[in-house]
Amino acid sequence: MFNRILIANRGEIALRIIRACRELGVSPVCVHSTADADGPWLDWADETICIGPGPSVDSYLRMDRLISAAECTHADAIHPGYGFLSENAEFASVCRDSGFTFIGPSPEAMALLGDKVSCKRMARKAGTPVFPGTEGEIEEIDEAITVAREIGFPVIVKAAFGGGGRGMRIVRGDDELADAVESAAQEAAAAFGNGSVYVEKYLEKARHFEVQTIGDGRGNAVHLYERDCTSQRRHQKLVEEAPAAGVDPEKRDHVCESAARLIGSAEYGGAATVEFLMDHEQNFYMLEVNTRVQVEHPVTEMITGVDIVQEGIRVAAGEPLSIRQEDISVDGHAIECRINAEDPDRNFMPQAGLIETFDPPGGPGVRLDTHARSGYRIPPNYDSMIGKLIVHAPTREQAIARSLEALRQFRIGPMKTSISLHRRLLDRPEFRTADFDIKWVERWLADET
Ligand code: MV4
Repeated sequence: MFNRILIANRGEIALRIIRACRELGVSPVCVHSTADADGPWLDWADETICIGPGPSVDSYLRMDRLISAAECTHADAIHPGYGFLSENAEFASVCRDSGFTFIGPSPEAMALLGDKVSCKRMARKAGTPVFPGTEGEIEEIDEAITVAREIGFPVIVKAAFGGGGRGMRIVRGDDELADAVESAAQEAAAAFGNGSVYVEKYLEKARHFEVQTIGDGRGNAVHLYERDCTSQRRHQKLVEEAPAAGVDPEKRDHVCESAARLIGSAEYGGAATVEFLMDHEQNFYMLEVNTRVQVEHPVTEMITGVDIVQEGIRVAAGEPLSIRQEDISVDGHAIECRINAEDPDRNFMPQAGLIETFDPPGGPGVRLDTHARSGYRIPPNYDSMIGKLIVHAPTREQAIARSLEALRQFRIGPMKTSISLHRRLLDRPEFRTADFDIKWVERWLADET
């Protein structure tokens, strides 16, 4: 096991990683920007080191400063958390070349799965279901037109290196395809430095289903079942749950096993999430693979009892997986509400400033992953997520009831948060019956005004 881990992140995930380190007997070190100098999570690190000013590009995204910080503090490994450099294969490579273990996949596995075209090719081989579409990236527009006619419109043009909906174009007829390929490629080249695009069938109404996996880096991988992340707005997830409601057990086992095969075939080490869309007949189509620990990993921890962050650290240290597939089972239901400092009534405007009131909920099956407390000043530089309320109960219905009471007892002020939105969202018939799709929150919010 490592002696010391440098945490190249901030906020609740830095605190989550500190907790995992302590239980493994590893010394946690935190980097921070000047804007985060009073970050409450820093109190729990063995050592802290400032790596630059508030803007992420000058601090949390500076590879050179992170490596220097690891050298100065005698760390032997670097944990990237999520966001920032977590999915940057160059950073994984720089860590290795500088003599530090990157806690995550090898740069090779990350690059293979991070490129959506090569990921899709590997998925086909592993028997992971994918959307019909072009075999690889588009080289000739005629090829794209032929494939689109074959699979039928609508189709979607996607950037191989895209993310968060950027570099995507929905196309409803042949006459629009050439322009869409052209503009998606241009947008992708400008945003991601690579204009490679591909075409696949576009699914109008779907649920977002994702499989948690962990690989040992030597070809072995297990899955920890799935999460449903259908309740989102503008590519920002609001509520996640595990397991996904109402999915046929055989179809579900089949897709989860296929996801674990894909991760094993990439010789992937660490936690990975294989994302799918699920149609109304419960057919699955892979979207992409996230090569990091995700924000919503706690719902999976609650239903499986597996500590995903600790397991990721163990495999990075060269230990075998501590869990066998046949020992993993699902217990009850978990729901996570992301608590964001933003005003749902004012177009989700971010709310920086001093937290004066912070009264967290508690009780059986209630978990709060947060770095916030009363007296903490939320800096304006970063993501607005200040915590996650995760609730575990025997059934989905009970998990909803438990979440609603926990949200009711959760008081944060004076700034606005997403708590009020969650109280309304969890009480909606679409959510209660899980009769929803990836556009439902946006439709609901538009209808209200
Ligand atoms: C799709 C799709 C429909 N059909 N692909 C959006 C972000 C990127 N990760 C993939 N995305 C989508 N890909 C096909 N073939 C619809 C989306 C999509 C979406 C997916 C998951 C969660 C929310 C979404 C919101 C809008 C569009």
